[in-house]
Amino acid sequence: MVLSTSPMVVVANRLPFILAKDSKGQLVRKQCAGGLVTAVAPVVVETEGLWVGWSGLHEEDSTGEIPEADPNDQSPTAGLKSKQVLPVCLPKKKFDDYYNGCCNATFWPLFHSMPDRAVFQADKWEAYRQVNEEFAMLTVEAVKKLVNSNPECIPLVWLHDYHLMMAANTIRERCDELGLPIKMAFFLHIPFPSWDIMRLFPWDDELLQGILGCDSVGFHVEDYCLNFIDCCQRRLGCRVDRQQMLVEHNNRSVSVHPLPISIPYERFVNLAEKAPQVVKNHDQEQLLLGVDRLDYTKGLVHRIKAFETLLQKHPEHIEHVTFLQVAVPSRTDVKEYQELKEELDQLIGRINGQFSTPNWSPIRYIYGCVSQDQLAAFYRDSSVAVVTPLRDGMNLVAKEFVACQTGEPGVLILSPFAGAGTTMHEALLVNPYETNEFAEVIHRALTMPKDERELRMKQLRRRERERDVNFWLRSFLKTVDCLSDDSVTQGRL
Ligand code: GDG
Repeated sequence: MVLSTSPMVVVANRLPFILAKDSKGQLVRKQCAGGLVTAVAPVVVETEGLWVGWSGLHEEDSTGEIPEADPNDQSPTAGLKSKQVLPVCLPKKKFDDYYNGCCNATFWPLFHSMPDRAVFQADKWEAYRQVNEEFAMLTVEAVKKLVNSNPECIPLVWLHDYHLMMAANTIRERCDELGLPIKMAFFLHIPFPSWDIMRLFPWDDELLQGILGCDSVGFHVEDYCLNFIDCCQRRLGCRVDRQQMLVEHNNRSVSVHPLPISIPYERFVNLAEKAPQVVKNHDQEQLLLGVDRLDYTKGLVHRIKAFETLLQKHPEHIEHVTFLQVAVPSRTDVKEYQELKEELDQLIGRINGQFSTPNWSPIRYIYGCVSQDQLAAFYRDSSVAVVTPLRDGMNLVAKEFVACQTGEPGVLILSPFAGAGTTMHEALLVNPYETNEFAEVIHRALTMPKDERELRMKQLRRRERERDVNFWLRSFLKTVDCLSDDSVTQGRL
C-alpha cells in the first residue's frame, strides 16, 4: 500500500466507475478498471479523500445520488464510500461541447501532433473553460469538506489529463479567498507537443497559464516536460530552469516532472498464470498481436499494411502466422472514428480475401472489448506484440504484454513515437510510417532465436516489475512532498 501524508482529492473527467441502471431500474456502479483507477483509488480510500468527476449521467437524467458499492464488489473502488464521490452533473449540450467539441476534436489531435485533424472553435473553447470552472467549484467544495473535518490537513488536489487544463487557477483563487490550504498537481496522460504545434492553438497563452496554476506538473517522459517548459518560456516569457525543471510564473515556482506511468504488474502476472490457452490452428502457429482502442493515433492501418507486405515478401509465413487484432470501439459517435472503422473493415476484408487458404485466414479481427482474462491469455500466448502508434503518451499495452509473458518468451515491437519507446530498450523499435522496414522487423521478430528473445524479455520484465504503477504513484507523491515514511521503507524509492 502506498501512503500519502495528505488526503487526496482526485479530479478527473470521469469517476472511477460510471452509473447505470440495472435490469430492475436501480442505479448501480459499473467498473472501469484502468491502471489509474487501480493505483489511485486505494489512496483516496486510505486517506479518506475524495474523487471529483463525471458519473456518466447528464443533468437531465441525474438525481446526484451515488449508490454504495455492491457488497460483493472486489474492485479497487469497492472501499470508496458514496460520500467520497462528488459527481459533476452538466446539461448534455454543454458536456458535449466540452468533451467532443473541444477535448476530443481539438486537444486530442493537437497534442498528438496531428494539427490537420484539429478544429479550433471559440464557442467550444468557451464551453471547455466553463466546464473546467464547474469542476473547479466542486473541487473547492471537496477541499472545504476535508478541511472542515480535519483543520490540520493540507489536501492534495490531483488534476488529471487534457480535460482539466483550465481548472487550477479557479481552485487556487477560491481556496485562497476561503483560507483553505492546498497543494495542487496536474498529470497529463497524453503527449505534450512542441512549441511549433502548441502555438497553433489560438488561446495557447491561457492554456499554459491554466496548467501553471498547479504547484507540480507531471508528464510521462522528459521530452514532454521540455516541450512544456519551452512553451512557457517562448509564449509567456517565463523564466525557466531546464536542469532543475522549474518554471517561474506569477512569483511562484512550478516544478515539472517526468513520471512514466505503468501497470499493476503482479496483477497481470497472476491473470496470465490462470488464463486459459488461446486456441490456435496448429501447434506451430505463431500469433502476432495488436490491442488498441480504435483511434487514428494508434496506427492500425499502417500496421495492417505492414503485415500485408510481410505476406508478400515472406510467403513462408502463410498458414504459419496469424495476426490477431483487438480493436476496442472508441468515440463511436464521431465521424472520423466511423470512417477509420470503415477503412479497417475494407482493408482487413481485402487482405483476408487475397491470402486466405481453406484452413487459414491471415487476420483474426475482434472489434469489441475482451475480458481481462482473455486479454492476458492473448498477451501470454502471442509470439509478437505489435505496439506501433503514430503517437502515444505512454502505451500500457506494451507493458501488459511483457508482464503476461510467463511462458515461451515472445518479442515486443514498439514505435519510438510512444512514451514507452523511450524506456523499453530491449523492444525492436520501428517507424510505423516505413512499411517495408516495418515488414522486415516483423519478420525478424518472428524468426528471432530463442536465447535472444529470452534475454530481451527478461530485461523488459525486470524493469516493468520494478517500475510498476505503485512506483509511479510513490514517485508522484515524492514530487509533492506527500510520501509517507512507511511507503518509502516498503518501496524502492
Ligand atoms: C491514455 C494514453 C497512456 C484495451 N483493449 C482491451 C482492454 N484494453 C486496455 C488495455 C490498456 C488500456 O485499455 C489502453 O491503454 P493505453 O495506454 O494503451 O491507451 P489509451 O487508452 O489511449 O490511454 C496512453 C494512458 O492513457 C495512461 O496514461 O498510456 O498513452 O493515450 O490498459 O489493457 N481491456 C480489456 N479488454 C480489451 O479488449 N479488458
